[in-house]
Amino acid sequence: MKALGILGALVLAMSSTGLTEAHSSSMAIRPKLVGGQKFTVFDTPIPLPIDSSAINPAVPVDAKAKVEIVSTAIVGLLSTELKIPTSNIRVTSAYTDAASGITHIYLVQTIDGKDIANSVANVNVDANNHVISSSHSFAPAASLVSAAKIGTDGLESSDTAKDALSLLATHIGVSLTKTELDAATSAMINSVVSDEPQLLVESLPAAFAIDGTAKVNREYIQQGDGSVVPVWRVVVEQKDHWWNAHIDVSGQKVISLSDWYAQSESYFVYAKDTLSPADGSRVMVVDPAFTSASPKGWVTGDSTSGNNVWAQSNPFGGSTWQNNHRPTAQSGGVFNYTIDLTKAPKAYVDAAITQLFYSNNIMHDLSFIYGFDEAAGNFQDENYSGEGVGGDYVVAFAQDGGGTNNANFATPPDGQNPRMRMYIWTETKPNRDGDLEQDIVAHEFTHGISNRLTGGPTNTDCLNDGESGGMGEGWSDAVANILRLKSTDTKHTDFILGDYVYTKSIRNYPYSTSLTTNPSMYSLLDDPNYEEVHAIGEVWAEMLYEVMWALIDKNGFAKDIFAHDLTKGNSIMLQILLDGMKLQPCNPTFIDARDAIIQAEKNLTGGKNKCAIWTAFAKRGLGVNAPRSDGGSHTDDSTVPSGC
Ligand SMILES: *[C@@H]1O[C@H](CO)[C@@H](O)[C@H](O)[C@H]1NC(C)=O
Ligand SMILES: *[C@@H]1O[C@H](CO)[C@@H](O)[C@H](O)[C@H]1NC(C)=O
Ligand SMILES: CC(=O)N[C@H]1CO[C@H](CO)[C@@H](O)[C@@H]1O
Ligand SMILES: [Ca+2]
Ligand SMILES: [Zn+2]
Repeated sequence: MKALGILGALVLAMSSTGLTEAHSSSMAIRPKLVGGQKFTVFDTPIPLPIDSSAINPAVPVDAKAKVEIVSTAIVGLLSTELKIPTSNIRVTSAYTDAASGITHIYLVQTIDGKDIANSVANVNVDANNHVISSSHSFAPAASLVSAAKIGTDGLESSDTAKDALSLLATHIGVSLTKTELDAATSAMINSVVSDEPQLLVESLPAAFAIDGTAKVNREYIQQGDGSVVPVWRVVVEQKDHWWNAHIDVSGQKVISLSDWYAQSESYFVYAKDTLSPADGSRVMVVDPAFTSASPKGWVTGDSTSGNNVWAQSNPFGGSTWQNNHRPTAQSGGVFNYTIDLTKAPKAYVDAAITQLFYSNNIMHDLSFIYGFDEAAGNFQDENYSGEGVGGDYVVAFAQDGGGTNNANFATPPDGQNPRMRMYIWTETKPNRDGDLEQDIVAHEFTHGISNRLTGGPTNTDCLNDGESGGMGEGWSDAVANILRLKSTDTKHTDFILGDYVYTKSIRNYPYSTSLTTNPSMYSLLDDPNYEEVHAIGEVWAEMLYEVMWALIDKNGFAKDIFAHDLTKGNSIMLQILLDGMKLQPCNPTFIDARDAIIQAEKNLTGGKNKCAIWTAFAKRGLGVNAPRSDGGSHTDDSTVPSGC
């Protein structure tokens, strides 16, 4: 039937020597298998050789029985395809996902019933019992035969177990003396995850094991060249670590090491309260992720890629990103790269990518806290709440070669990755990099927020023309303005978007509560020069600037917008902007969007700020009698509701 087995095109090329992949962001190490582990998705799913009628989904056989039948068939297939006895394959877990109907089977290779820790496989089977994808890192059959075998007395040899503990202590830099090891006792216990017995070593010093214990058992591990060696597996918990190590006692080395604790992340960046290089210096921020928004941190692995965003360079302006350049963290998860602003931006591309990664994650977490979460269709690879569609982290291109003096953001529906492109700005010599100016990134990210929230997560065609398209630009400026507020700002402070990269305003006027500095009124939309989205957006953002200051003057200022203190003006502002987007119809007019904001405020505070908001809108001509007029005549009206 199949030229391509269920393992697809995966080759087990075993050519070179035992490489070890060092993960610089932590002390973790793991053998880099030359055969690799490639995930294969089958365009034509492969039917399993089982009697499907026995597990017809229409017949309510118990789900466990189905999983067992399917798992057995998978073990058989793997055995045939890889020429490995079925006795060398163990199913570690298997379940059918209730929503998708897909059965996920996870397996490990074994020798005499003991696991080869890093020789694993997973196979996904659809509801009709067809294999839809699979992957494996199994060792070649010959390696199983040639491996030195663990004797039956292996576990009882607590002396070599103690040697393993000693090797681990040295590796992680913790003192563990021979006297301390001699004082330790050991006892056999049963493992919770397999039938394999374990040795529990007790009375260890607290510096090495926080509860005085380490669990050890015998396993095998596959080395980089595909050969298999017996090891001691050691699990030991410390204050900030929970190590899972595989140690080759005869070879005197730690072969693999992982830490079940989340890694630390640090970034040397213009922090969120620093708008650009013109506004302050870079600082080291440590573990900046907000737990509620990014419970597992920002980084997955050791480069600028994670659950919310993947940031990379893109010198030729292409649209693929997986293999583009991303900086790798230094030891301890530290992203720290030099910037020399007297040089062209490409000289500091790693710092720029790091900054872009940081700023996008800041926008992810901020907008999450204010309700652009998984259910609302935000941008995440994995949606921890189980709501919304995942698989759609932001693909952010730093120093994108596709353009200059601009930036853009494309928002497909929920479940598909948006794209952010940041260009180099050529107004100055040397050129400047938009990645380093937070309001440009915030502006672009907010396009994603407004497009996903207006009209629901699966419709991103609700802000694409007329007034609605212009307001899309306006919200982006407005959120950038909220993010850059400092406690020293007052309603007399004017904001200029893009002042670092462009050295002057990229808009017609600064954002200002002065009608002289910024004369934008609703009626300006009738000006033939105001048909373009950014011009329309500028009028909308100016109205929102008035609303923002009205709310801050009435409610005070939250120094930390991330604290989500909804008694404070700037926090109320951001909240009602996002809530208003959720409320408003597809292709809203200025009037619709204003009304949605007023309804959102009513829902949030019971209408405490109703008059302040109306007064701010009315100041710019969007009073209660302003006509709804998408494309027609926009007459200014300064009326506020009676009672205000
Ligand atoms: C960042 O790296 C530089 C070397 O490139 C080093 O001198 C500096 O101390 C590092 N900064 C921090 C905060 O670790
Ligand atoms: C109303 O406010 C509550 C919390 O105050 C919020 O959960 C809800 O989403 C809001 N509803 C609307 C329609 O804005
Ligand atoms: C990747 C993805 O979409 N993950 C899940 C997000 O949450 C929904 C609801 O539970 C799941 O159906 C998705 O599989
Ligand atoms: Ca999503
Ligand atoms: Zn824009």
